[in-house]
Amino acid sequence: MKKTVMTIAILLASAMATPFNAAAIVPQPQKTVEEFIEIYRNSEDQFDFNLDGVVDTIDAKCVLTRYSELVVGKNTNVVVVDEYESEKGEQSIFEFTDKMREKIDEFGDMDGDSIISSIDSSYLLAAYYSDKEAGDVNIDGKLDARDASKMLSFYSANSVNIQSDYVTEKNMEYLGDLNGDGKVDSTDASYALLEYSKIATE
Ligand SMILES: [Ca+2]
Ligand SMILES: [Ca+2]
Ligand SMILES: [Ca+2]
Repeated sequence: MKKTVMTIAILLASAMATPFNAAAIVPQPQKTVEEFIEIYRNSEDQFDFNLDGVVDTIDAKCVLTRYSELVVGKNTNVVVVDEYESEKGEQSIFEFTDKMREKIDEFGDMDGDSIISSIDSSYLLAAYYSDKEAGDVNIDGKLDARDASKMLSFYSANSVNIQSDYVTEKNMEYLGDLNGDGKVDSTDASYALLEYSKIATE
């Protein structure tokens, strides 16, 4: 009993001595992207949030959908994936079930800051692209002219200051920058075509 009172007294004293510090109460990320990628590689199926058996950009979209639900405080019935949010360029719409929500609430805090947010979605995209083949920007398992053309359309949009969507930005950042100069442009596209012609003539 005495000890408890002492502890409380010490806690009170230290609380009064500590100036208000917003950083102490705002949750902070506990994991870097690199640390999360390690976890992802060892337990990828934890992050299949729409329960379709694969982890892809659509699972990142589910995290974003859950994030907006939590912000608005109201559940939505469906997840709508626009064509630019899937690297296959296909629209899809599916029921957002409680099982999906439960899985996101359990495993969706990927940066470890105790909240589900768009940062978690970006961690998942970074991990997803991290084990894909460089240059295969449409994720169909082969490097060919389709990839070069996707790089070129990204480059032309960028050169006239059209902001690309988030998934495309990450896709290009992780897979499209073949010569590693920090941008995706016609040099990367021609490099993709060169690689393709090498494979084609083998
Ligand atoms: Ca999935
Ligand atoms: Ca988080
Ligand atoms: Ca491809």
